[in-house]
Parts: sequence; structure tokens; C-alpha cells
Amino acid sequence: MGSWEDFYASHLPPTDFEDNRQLLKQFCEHHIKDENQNIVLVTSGGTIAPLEHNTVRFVDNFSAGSRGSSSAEYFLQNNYAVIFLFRTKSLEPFTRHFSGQQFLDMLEISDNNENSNINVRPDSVDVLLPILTKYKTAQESNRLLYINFTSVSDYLWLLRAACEALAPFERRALLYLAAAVSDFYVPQDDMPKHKIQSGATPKISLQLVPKILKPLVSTWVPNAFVVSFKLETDDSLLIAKSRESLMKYNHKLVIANILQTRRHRVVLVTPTTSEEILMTKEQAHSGLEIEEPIVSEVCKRHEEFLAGAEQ
Ligand code: PAZ
Repeated sequence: MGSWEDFYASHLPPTDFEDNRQLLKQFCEHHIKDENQNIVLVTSGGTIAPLEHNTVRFVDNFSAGSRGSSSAEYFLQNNYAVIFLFRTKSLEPFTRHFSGQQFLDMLEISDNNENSNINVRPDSVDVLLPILTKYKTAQESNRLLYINFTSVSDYLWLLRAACEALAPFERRALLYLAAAVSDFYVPQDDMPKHKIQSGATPKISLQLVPKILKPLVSTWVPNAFVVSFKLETDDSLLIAKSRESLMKYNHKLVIANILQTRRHRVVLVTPTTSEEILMTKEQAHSGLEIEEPIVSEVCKRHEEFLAGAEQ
């Protein structure tokens, strides 16, 4: 595996990187003025590893963005300012509640002689109003910033820029790293410029993506409360792998989940404790989302961490 420094040296930043860096900086400079304002970076969705420079084909990582987008809403509810770093076209806070078609079906056109107007159908007001109210409140108080990525290298550039902007918050910054990040990539120099032709048998040599939690925790935001996620498919590995990650990177918490059961079971793992959050079928049917108790517990632990600093 190459070092993280080599990775940045050999991958150009995304084209809109400077604009996004400015947005991150301005958002953080605005919120740091209020010393009671906590801030969270939520990462969400999967990254792609392109196989060609002019990318037609790529290796993708599994994630719909449900965990990240719903968690972002609950962090807003807990009064955090939220940077939502998400995969383009994955689920986003608020709009995640309906597809584009469902949204259009909630509207109707009314014509009078002069104008056409668009109204919300009376039977859709109850659905749309609470979501729209929360969205507008977040926008008007400037507490939600959306930044998007597609490839693993875009993600790593934006993650580092977000950490640079968050560093001055010190312990008030929370990082909630729910994105599913590629473990492998094709180095730029080994990648063909054009689409790989279907007649040829492609020889693809993958390299390991450097483990970015290491510089993130030790150097970029050394005082922040960092929470990572661990996805496994074999339950017998879940806790051991989570502890291994905590030992290696020295962050505060791993939220462990199994692919098939991730909607109703997670385990919050620290070096010495593990606490399960479980949802019953009844709770799930009543519309409760597991991200609500997860975020509430993470906020509680962040508060305890902040209180500890004052003693
Ligand atoms: O986005 P989603 O709700 O479909 O899935 C969430 C998840 C499983 C990607 C997330 O909970 C997670 O575990 N992220 C880290 C994945 C990893 O270990 O790389």
C-alpha cells in the first residue's frame, strides 16, 4: 500500500475543488463564532474506483446513502451544524423521503384565465409540510452544507479539506464517517485513457487505498470526536474488527453493522465496551428509524466528551 501522501501527490483534486474548499471554509467560519455551536461532518454513500481515465467503467462500493442522509436530519434535530459529504445521486436529507415521481404526484396544476399555478395536492400537505418545514429551518439558519463526490480520490480530497475547515472547532467537531469507501483503486498511471475495448481481456491491477483514518485522527483533527462505521457480512468478525480499528487509529467509537441487518441492529464499540441498538419489528413498522437512537447516543457521548474537557 502506498502512503497517503503519495496518494494525494499522484491524484489531482476534483475540478470544482477550490469552490468546495471555500464553501467549507465559509460554513465553518460562520459557525465557529458561536461557541455553543457543535458541528458534524457526515459522510454518506459509496465511492467509485474508475477503471479508465474517460470513465465508462468503474468498481463501486455498496451504499444507498440511507444511513448518512437520515443521520444528517437527526443531527440537525440535535442542533448540530451539518456538513453532508455525499456521493452524487445517493440519498440526501429531506428529499430521501420520496422519489422524484412521488414528489411530482404530490403537485397539481390549477389554471385560471391568466395564469397557471402549481399547488400541493390537499391530501399530500400532511406528508410534505413537516419535511419542508424542517428543510427550510435548516436552510434559513444556514446549518446544512451539501458537498458531493463520486470517485474515491474526489472523496479523499474533500475529506481532507473538510478536516482543515473543522480543525479550529477542536473538541466541538464530530466526524461521523458512514460512507463506504473503496479499499482498492487502479493507479492513475496504470489506467488506460479510453474505454477498455470489449474484445481484449483487461488486465486490471488494483492497489490498496491508504487508510486515511490514520492521518485524520492523529494529525488533521486530533481533538475531534471521531466515529467510524464498520460493515461486515460475517457476524463473528464484527466486534474483533471494530476493536482492531480502534486500536490502530485511536479514535473514539466504531459503529458496527452487518449488511443484512443494518436497518435494525448496530453495535457501538469502544476499546472496553460494546452496546447494541436494536429495533423491534413494531418500532420499524411505526416508522421509527434506527438512526434516531444512534444519533441521539452519539450526541450524548460527544457531550460527555466535551464536559470531560472542562473538568
Ligand atoms: O448507505 P446505506 O444505508 O445503504 O448503508 C450504510 C452502510 C452499511 C454503508 C454504513 O452503515 C457503513 O457501515 N459504512 C461503512 C462501510 C465500511 O465498512 O466501509
